[in-house]
Amino acid sequence: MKRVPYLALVGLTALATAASAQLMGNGVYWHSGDGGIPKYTPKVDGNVSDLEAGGYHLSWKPSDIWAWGDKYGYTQDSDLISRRIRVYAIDVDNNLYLADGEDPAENGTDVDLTTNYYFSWDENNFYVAANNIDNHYDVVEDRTNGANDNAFWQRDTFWITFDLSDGTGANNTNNIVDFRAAPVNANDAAFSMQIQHFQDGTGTQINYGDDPDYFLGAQLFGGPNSTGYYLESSVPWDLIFLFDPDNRNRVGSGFAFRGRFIIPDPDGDNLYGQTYFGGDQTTIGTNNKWPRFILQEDLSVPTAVEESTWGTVKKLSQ
Ligand SMILES: [Ca+2]
Ligand SMILES: [Ca+2]
Ligand SMILES: [Ca+2]
Ligand SMILES: [Ca+2]
Repeated sequence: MKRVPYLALVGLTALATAASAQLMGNGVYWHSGDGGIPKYTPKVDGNVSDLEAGGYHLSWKPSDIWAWGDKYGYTQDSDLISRRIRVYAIDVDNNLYLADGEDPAENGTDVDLTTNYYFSWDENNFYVAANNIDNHYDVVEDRTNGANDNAFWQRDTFWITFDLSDGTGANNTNNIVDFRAAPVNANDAAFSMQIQHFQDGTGTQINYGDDPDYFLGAQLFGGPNSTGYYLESSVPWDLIFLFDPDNRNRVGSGFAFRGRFIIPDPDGDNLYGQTYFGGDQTTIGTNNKWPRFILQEDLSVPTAVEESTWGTVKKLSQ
């Protein structure tokens, strides 16, 4: 990336000195460990403190992208002038959107969106919680032409794409599963949870409120809080493996899968911004390079980025 537009951004958004100091990149510590997800059964009730304490922590924010981009390189020229800014580092992507009514000084900063996700597992479920910093809670889409439960991009959404083949299969068939959750309670809205299974290149998306039984007992609690929003969810492995049942029995300690994340953040407008983790807009379908997660008995020890799988990927791309 050219230095000129970056310096322009500093002037444009008046980044604090503390944030600029992170751009040197030295000693960057990967917050997200080595991909080992601990076996832990939380109480799924909307109080995320148990998963915060007992789960695997995945976190990223715009200042991380600057730091990692400076250290490992940016994958495309950035566009810092348009309302939807673009900054792509190797496996994270920041194109947060400046919405009407949003403070321009906040857009694209850690105040706009800082993600904190927590994962655990047991024999029955994959568990996820979020406690995200966000400057606008978005759960109502554009209804000019009526309600649209499919418009996930117009709401704050957790979106993981599982590759159940651990990077060995295709990116558009039975091993690929999208799971999305909005920061609401499951019964509050049809769009509260969405799942999409792929088969022979075609995805089939189901919204929770259209067919709750399809979700096989999945739970979701969520809403706004003082710093942004939270959610806590259980996702049955039987649901995740619905189109890949022959591999359901692989779930257990040592089971590895790939996962990448898209987090929409429209901030009240109809055009969405988002960040990616595990890919950017040029590599989003490259499932054999998505971050790798491994189910294990205990919580893994956080690992410096250079020693992690993702660190290896970054080195390959330098
Ligand atoms: Ca809980
Ligand atoms: Ca924004
Ligand atoms: Ca935001
Ligand atoms: Ca938002």
